[in-house]
Amino acid sequence: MKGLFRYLFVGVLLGATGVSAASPKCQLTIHSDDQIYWDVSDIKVSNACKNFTVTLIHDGQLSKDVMGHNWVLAKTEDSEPLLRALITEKSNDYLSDDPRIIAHTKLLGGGQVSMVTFEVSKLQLGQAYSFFCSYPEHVGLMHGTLELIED
Ligand SMILES: [Cu+2]
Repeated sequence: MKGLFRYLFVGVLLGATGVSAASPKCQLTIHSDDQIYWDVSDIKVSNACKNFTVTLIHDGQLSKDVMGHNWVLAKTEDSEPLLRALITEKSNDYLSDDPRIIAHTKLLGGGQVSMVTFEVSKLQLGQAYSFFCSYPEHVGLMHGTLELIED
């Protein structure tokens, strides 16, 4: 009986490993620092994911008033007008409840981390999405594209 249990247990472990190896990557960590910089320019989201989580890390030391970073996701065609609107939202950390925002993290200063999870069903195949930092004058170096892909 003991032997059988051990056999079943190993089987479960192997099965679990197989599932995790085949499952899509439904999260991403982005690093930023005291430069106008982050380490991601292109994100692919699998439509096999129910939710997608972005974790933004500010590895620097400067405060959010001096070198703030956030991560904002919108349709590419909405990004420029949206950014122009967000730049006026200084007292709101350059964020708002604008419905063109699909997802966003908080505005971070050095040493801070913010995580956002959004439903992948909000994205459409064939639609171009862009992400950017809405802190003034950061978008030039802190932007990228996001795409929903079929898995
Ligand atoms: Cu920034």
